[in-house]
Amino acid sequence: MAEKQTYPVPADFVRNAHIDRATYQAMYRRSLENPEDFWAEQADRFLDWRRRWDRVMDWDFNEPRIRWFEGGELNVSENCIDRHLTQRGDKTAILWEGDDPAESRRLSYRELHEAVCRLANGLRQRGVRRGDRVCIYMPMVPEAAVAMLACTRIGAIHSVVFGGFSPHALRDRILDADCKLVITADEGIRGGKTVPLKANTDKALRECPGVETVVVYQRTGADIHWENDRDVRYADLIADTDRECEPEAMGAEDPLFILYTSGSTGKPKGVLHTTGGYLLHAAMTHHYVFDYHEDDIYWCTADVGWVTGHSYIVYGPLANGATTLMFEGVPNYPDASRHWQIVDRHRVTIYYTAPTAIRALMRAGDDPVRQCSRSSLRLLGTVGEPINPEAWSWYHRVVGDGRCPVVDTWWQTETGGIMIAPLPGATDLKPGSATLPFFGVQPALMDADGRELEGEASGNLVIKSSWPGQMRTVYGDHQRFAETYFSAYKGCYFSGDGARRDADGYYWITGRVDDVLNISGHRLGTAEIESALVLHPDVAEAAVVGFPHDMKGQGIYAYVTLMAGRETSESLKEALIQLVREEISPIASPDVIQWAPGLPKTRSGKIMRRILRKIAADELDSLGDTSTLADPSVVDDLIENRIRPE
Ligand code: 6R9
Repeated sequence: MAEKQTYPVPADFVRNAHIDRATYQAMYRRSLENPEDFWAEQADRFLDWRRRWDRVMDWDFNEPRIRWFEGGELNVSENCIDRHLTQRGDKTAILWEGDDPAESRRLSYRELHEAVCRLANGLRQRGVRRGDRVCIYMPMVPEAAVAMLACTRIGAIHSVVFGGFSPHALRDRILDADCKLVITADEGIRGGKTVPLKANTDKALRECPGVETVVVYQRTGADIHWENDRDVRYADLIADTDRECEPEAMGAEDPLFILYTSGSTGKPKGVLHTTGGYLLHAAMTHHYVFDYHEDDIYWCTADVGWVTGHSYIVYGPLANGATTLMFEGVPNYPDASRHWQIVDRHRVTIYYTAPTAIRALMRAGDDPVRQCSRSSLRLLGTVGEPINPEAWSWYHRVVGDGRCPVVDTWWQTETGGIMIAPLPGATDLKPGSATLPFFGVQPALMDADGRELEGEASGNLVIKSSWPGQMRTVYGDHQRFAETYFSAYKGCYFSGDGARRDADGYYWITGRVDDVLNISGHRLGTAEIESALVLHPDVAEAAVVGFPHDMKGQGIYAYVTLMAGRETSESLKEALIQLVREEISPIASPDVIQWAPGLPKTRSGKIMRRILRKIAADELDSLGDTSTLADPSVVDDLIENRIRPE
């Protein structure tokens, strides 16, 4: 079985790697035994500080209170740009590849500096001050990274909203963070299709009175609606601004950004990250997990709208003075060879992507891969969802020609950076396992009663002590932060994931144990989708569960109960799908809608999702106990009319 196979660290990789096995073990031990000294050294090594901290760490998961490097001062954009200018001014910071293979751009560190300073000055002119929230709703162009860095330069807190989100989702996020300015583009382009970002913004802003300014980057030159006293062209905003902008000295614990992510209940939460600890974690993990070296060409295929884009397209690589590749398009446009063409064209050495992309590319066969040389590649990575051993092996054997280690990196929006992953010069690999914890990370497995499991075991994955990149709060709702992450297991951070630990101490993440779905690596809450469905006047109730999906990892299965007297129809199904697209995003569209005369509920009225999940997965022999249901007969109807997703 592929799963049983172990891939030792290639000998020639060890020679040049930053960390070998003995060093990993020694550093890991020290990071837990003497965290104050360990983190102080790392903070000195990876970041430039305007003022040294008074205290390395101060945390208590019971309150919860989390602080790192308090009293320290630094500026993120200065760390990501200015300090590289003397040595790397002409080095490419952002290497951009357009959706159209004929389009490409390079921004050197010097050019990035000018772009960021000018925009930062432009934002200041528009009244943005330290602590103000700025929403960034951009396509994958260098200006998206410039916008993030410009915010950090003046101490504004950015909230990047993925360009695939709908106007309603954008509106909710702008309102929740009370953003005063939005940076967007006329349109985005992905896979040859345009995305109407400005039109979406206009719609969202009908209900966002707090937004005073919309900065519009011209990507396609499309004809767009214009509000003279609100909208300003990106090019006009920066036209007369100074090429220098003094960075704000920010406290280590000052907020850096908010990023919304789905949980098991309610609306998406604004995950808040702060300045010093986050940047240190992003920079350090980028250096060690990707074994980053000065001459690497590093490509993370994520979108900046997700945390992976924040930490591993923008902040980690730029803090390390790397060349970070940013790709506007999709893996299969114009054809399934696109990623490998990009690898060859730009001599990419490190390639970091999601299992869903790997599975899609694997389905296209080996030819599109073999058509390209890929000889520059030396390291591969994955993130976002569990990778099945077949996809892992294909990735390793075909994409990496069996030469490149694959780092499977487990982490979350909440963790800020990588938590469990191999260090490629130190860790033998097992396909499907994220392997061992990063420095300072203390994972543990818990049973349902809150007892810690030892040795080989399966349970709920928690982290027992704080790490610098940990989120600090849910924006505007600290109570929710406490309840979501620190109430299930006293004194521990609960990840929401299940995991197994094998005899070698390796972790195998099995997926979410809560009502969070992972659709092609995108996190969605079942509750959000249900709330969208019940907005329809014909819908009385809806229950959404995930089911195993070959390509997407998970698909979305919705059970919908109509109001009395309403008729089911195909057009109603379409209307419901449309509603979800409008409320959230096309990525949240149900794959299956089953009409349910009733939902299986306990006598206290709780929907028994366990049963719905089994029916959706077509696992009827393991339905479990249905005797506690208020009306067991509804299950028979659901089984009889179940839909087998193709
Ligand atoms: C970085 C990111 C977090 C959830 C997480 C887990 C899943 C991420 C994984 C993985 C197995 C991996 N996940 N990486 N599962 N192996 N290497 O994806 O953040 O969007 O917040 O999702 O993704 O379920 O809890 P986010």
